[in-house]
Amino acid sequence: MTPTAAPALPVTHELRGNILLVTVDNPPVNALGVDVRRGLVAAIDVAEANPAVRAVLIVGAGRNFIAGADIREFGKPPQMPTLPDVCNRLETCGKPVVVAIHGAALGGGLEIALASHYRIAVAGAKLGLPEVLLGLLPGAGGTQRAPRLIGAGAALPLMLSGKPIGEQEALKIGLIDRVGQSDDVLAEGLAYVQQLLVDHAPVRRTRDAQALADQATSTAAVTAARADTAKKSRGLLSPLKIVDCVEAALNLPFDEGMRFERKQFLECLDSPQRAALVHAFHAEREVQKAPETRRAQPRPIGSAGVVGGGTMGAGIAVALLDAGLPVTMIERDDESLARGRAHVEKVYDGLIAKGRLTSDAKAKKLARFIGSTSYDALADVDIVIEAVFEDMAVKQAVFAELDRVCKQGAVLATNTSYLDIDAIAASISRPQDVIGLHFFSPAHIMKLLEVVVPARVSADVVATAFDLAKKLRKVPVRAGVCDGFIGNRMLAVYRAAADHLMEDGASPYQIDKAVREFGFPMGPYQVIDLAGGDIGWATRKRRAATRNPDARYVQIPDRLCERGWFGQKTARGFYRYDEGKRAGTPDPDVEAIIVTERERAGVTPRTFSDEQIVRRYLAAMINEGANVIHERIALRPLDVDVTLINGFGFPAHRGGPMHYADTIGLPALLADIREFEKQDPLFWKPSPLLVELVERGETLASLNQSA
Ligand code: 3H9
Repeated sequence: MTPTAAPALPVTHELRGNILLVTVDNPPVNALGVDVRRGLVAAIDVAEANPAVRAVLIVGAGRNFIAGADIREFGKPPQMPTLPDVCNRLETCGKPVVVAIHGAALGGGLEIALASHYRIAVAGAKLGLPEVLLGLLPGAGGTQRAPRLIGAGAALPLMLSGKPIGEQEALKIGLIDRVGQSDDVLAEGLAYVQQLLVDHAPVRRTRDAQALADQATSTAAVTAARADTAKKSRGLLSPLKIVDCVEAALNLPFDEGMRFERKQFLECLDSPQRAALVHAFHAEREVQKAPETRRAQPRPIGSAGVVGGGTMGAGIAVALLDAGLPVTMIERDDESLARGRAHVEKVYDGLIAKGRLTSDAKAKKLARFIGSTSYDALADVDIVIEAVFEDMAVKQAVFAELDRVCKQGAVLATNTSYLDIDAIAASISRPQDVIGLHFFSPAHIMKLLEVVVPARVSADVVATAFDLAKKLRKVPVRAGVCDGFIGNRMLAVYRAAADHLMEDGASPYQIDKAVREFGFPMGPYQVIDLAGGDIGWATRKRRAATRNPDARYVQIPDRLCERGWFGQKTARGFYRYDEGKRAGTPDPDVEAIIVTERERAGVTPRTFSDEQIVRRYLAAMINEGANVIHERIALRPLDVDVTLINGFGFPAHRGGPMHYADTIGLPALLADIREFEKQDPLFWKPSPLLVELVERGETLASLNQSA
């Protein structure tokens, strides 16, 4: 028999003098899976049973302390002990329990820390309660212990924003007791415990902490948080429950508060929102692992060029500068270059005005920015991103220049939104270096980056794009070449569905409201008004000649544009905008135009409920998403979900359109589409992928494993 190595224990303990050193070692992030929970309880049992142990020190192996509960266990049958049990066991230990934190102490990881008696962190620590981002609440006593330790006013934002704080901030608000002098977490932790022992520091339980004692202040914090959360939480379940739990901490004895928290936590755990948000979390990590990244090494990127200094080019330049790269911007003349530079500066000046950047930091960033009117300035850069006017001839002229000046091996990227990148690549001598990097406006803010992979590009260029995305802190999604790639191709279809609804009888205001109530931050007509109706108008005019004459075409948006109503920038669009206001009001003139257009098109208006509007809007989105997957433009349904969530405002708590489609059920969805097809067979042609999946009785999720 061949001997097999025993699996490594995720929690080990050893005596260091009179301290029991407990190490959580559960790669990649020390999540609190069942074996870790069991290991922690066993370690405390050992500490209590062994008279040689005077205190316990808990540390994490690798890059983090503990990143939280094991997300993969959610939705599966519970295994004992639960995390609240583990935390209670730590807290009731008769000997001092100390944690030494480095890297992430998130969610259940921070709850372990809160249940321990003393806390030290070293530089670079990230302490937070991000459960809300997964549709949950801190469910291992976090909602009861954090307010008792640091007060409701400090605990609520930590839990409601989900944003982690650093060690200095944590020290300031009393979340930890000490910051280590060095970044050697083990040495710092051991030294701290030794000091505590010398000082005869007693066991100190957070359940007895008194930060909620000032009833008036705590109640005011809860009331304010409830009002704010009700306004902002847009259909999310867990934020208001977090406020309820903190109120319980204020009003109930600890053990009762814990029972209340458990009940709320389990309700969140069972909710479709939690399933959707956890899907979105995993999907965002899966998209990073494109096939090319597994078989090729990225080329090194130490400098970048941007061609074009318009809004997009400047935004891309800012994203590159923020990632620490030197950037060379090319424009056709000095005036355009000055405008490009001004666009870049404007972004930084905006941040300075908001107190988010210092003038000094701006100067440092701009020191890495060079402008030139000569392509020759790009001779040495490792990557060029072209962001000029959307016209094939113009783009090909730019690429001819890049082909002429750029060094061998430079990555040549286009930011086109819909042009054929294969044709751009074919026009130069090095198609293997050409790739699409489709940023979304504003490019320095929007998370999504479509990495558009043309037929002849080499794998290491694709790997380079994914590597660059990581540096830029973007979420890259691999897309194939087609008109609009993943996101804009789908957008064109679901916007058309909205236009059909509008012409058939729904007002743009009702459509926007219904879409917002589903969870999008804005409705489609608000988005058009924000971006400028003239942009879509120009595209429609350009494509008029090639449009299928049999396809339904709603002319209402054109009627508005013909009047110069382009949206916010002209104070009129689908809405009217009072001076200086970004929120519009419905416009009776627009409604009158819609009435006239319905008559012209021979449409007898019908009424639609909000639910009917959302059903059609999403059916159009999902059907086109399925086409995009069927044609391999997107690798899997999850790639579509990540695209729509990160670039198009799809509510993450619905998991993206393809995840959502599974929750409503593909047979019901297909039945809807077939019903709509009776009115407009060209537009509502069911995607072959949906038909296939329904025939096989399968879900879209079943395709997520197969890229
Ligand atoms: C909770 O704690 C509930 C409790 O209050 C109550 C319970 C009763 N579990 O992000 P990365 C995986 S809720 C399992 O690329 P980074 C991740 O999927 C939890 N797996 O690394 C990926 O796997 P793969 C509250 C997890 O260095 C790998 O680790 N905690 C978990 O950029 C690397 O991840 C959170 O919400 C997990 N908890 O960032 C924290 N976390 O290699 C969520 C990560 O197969 N995590 N993985 O693709 C994070 O924010 C980041 O992962 C972290 C590291 C900052 C830790």
